[in-house]
Amino acid sequence: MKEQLNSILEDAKKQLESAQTQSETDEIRVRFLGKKGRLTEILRGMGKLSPEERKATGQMANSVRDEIETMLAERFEAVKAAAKEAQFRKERIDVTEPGKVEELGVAHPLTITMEEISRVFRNMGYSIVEGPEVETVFNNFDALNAGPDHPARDMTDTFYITEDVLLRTQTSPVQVRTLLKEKPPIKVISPGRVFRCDTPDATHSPMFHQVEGLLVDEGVTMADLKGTLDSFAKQLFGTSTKTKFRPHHFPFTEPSAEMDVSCFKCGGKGCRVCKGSGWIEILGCGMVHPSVLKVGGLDTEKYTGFAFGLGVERVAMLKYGVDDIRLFYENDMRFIEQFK
Ligand code: 2U9
Repeated sequence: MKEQLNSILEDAKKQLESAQTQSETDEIRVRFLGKKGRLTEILRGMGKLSPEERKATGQMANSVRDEIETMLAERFEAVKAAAKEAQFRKERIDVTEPGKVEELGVAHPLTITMEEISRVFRNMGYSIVEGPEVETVFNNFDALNAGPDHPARDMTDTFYITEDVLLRTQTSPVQVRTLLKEKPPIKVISPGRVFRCDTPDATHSPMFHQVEGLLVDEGVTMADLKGTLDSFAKQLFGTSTKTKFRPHHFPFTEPSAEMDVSCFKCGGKGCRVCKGSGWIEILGCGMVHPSVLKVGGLDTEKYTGFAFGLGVERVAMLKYGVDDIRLFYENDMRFIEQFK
């Protein structure tokens, strides 16, 4: 029996040495110490022994059981630690690895310019209004005092969709909508895309961007117009910028003018940007024609207003020294990224 117990101990030792998992260790426990385990069988057979033999064998069997239990516990802990280690190794994260850099886009130069212009007027209390690019002939022409015989209505300048529907040639129809909807005081700017049937070249594009403005209230005068636009020019081009107003003609304003700014490149001395004149034409403006105010149902004895319009591409080309308008629409990142 002694030999049997020794061989049980040896076998248990050997089997445990090769156990790799917690369940394998459990199986070994059952095989040796379980109800039908090898050691249990021995203990059960001890009844047949003499009292002296039983005592000695019992003591030995107990110490074999204790030893197996200790070995089981040790092996169990060892394989558990190994399993944890393997899991850690598998889930390892290298926190020193550099992060993935997401490429950020940049704002388009036209967006930058349009936002700069809008910001100046927003700071002067103007609201931004937007409207559809597909408009009625009424909102785009009739309401703006450009009657049926006006040259701007010519098929060659305008993209007509039907006889009464077109792609807006200016953003003024947005302001016509405002006049029809709201009561004075009205103080709005309308930035957006406009369309004209032009052949593309370095200075023309069939689609370009405008910012137009409209202010209507009691007692608005040409002095308000000049003060507002002079302040705008100084905020956009620098405080030393001078402005001058030259008479012009638009159907929707009377009187009408064009505003020039002193050249921000040479300060007025004359250079390539201002073509030697020292002045750069920047926008058109005027006092809103009474016929236009009447579209909004306004009493023209009580209310007056001024309006202005400027081309965003023109301002961006002057500010950034871009000599071909088509560069704005090609989306060549080498061009766009220069305005970050
Ligand atoms: C309403 C009444 C009047 C808007 C105005 C201009 C003068 C103007 C041009 C600038 C360069 C268009 O992009 S451009 O070719 N625009 O000169 N626009 S006054 O007048 C309005 C607008 C709305 C109800």
